[in-house]
Amino acid sequence: MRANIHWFPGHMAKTIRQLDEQNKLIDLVIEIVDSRIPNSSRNPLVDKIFANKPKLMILNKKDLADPKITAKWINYYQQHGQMAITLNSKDLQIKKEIIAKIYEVLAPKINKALTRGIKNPKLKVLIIGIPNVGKSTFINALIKRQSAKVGNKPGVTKGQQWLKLNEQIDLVDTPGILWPKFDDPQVALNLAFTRSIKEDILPKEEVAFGALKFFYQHYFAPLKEIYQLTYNPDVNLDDEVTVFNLMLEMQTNKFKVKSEDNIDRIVNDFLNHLWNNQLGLVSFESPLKENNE
Ligand SMILES: Nc1nc2c(ncn2[C@@H]2O[C@H](COP(=O)(O)OP(=O)(O)O)[C@@H](O)[C@H]2O)c(=O)[nH]1
Ligand SMILES: [Mg+2]
Repeated sequence: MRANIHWFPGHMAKTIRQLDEQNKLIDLVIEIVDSRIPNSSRNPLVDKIFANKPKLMILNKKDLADPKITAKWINYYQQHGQMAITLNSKDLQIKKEIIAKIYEVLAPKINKALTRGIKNPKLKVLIIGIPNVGKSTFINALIKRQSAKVGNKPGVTKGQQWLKLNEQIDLVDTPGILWPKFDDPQVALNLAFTRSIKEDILPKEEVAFGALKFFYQHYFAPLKEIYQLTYNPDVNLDDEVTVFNLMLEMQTNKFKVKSEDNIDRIVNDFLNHLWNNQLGLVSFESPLKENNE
């Protein structure tokens, strides 16, 4: 995506300072990412700042991702010695599983404390992740009262407080805002596909073109079902005119009105389907290669 995105990290430096301060206080980092784009939805700074801490990865929004690819990701993390689980944070029954996982990851610390005669050491857990991955939803599912504000737009979390998970475990939300990394255009597109970038600053047509190319190659079924496209193995998706014409064809099929050059209507319709998760269970990133399959 051409980088005309201007919600850029003025206060990133401040966030890094705040995270550095947290580092002294915490025992465990829970990093939440979007199951559909586990790499694009993280900031590599997390590993740098918390290199010395145990970490639990949560692949959230598993209910929206392609289960086959999610399984590959879990396998990938296992092979790299990283504890990782998949989750739907909207499921209110996750508390038991998460507490068990926290004890599992922190077993070495708990045992060490025991040898020193400390029975139930306090465990401080930092929840971290870029905007919109579901941090507040996750925390709300764990802590009964509606403590963390949930938004369907990026960047809702403000302020900070420790929350009691049980007598032993305290949680805290990311201080500041941890922006994703936009340098790679594919990362920016992936964030746009999953609605992790504010809508009003997106080049919509570009995002729709990118999504159409991706679906054509990886998930053709919804294009056939919703827009009556016919698969052509010889199509050249690197040619902008071809993609534009596919858009026009989708528009004609869906709305039964022919237009020579205006594709606004289909761009909006297609993006709405994408953002409302009406194109099926989709993963935009696979573990084996850097970008998409
Ligand atoms: N389908 C689905 N949606 C989720 C899940 N977790 C969070 N969401 C939605 O994602 C959006 C952002 O969530 P929020 O908790 O505000 O993210 P935060 O910015 O990281 O705190 C909201 O619309 C949530 O309802 C999940 O596991 N599955
Ligand atoms: Mg939040």
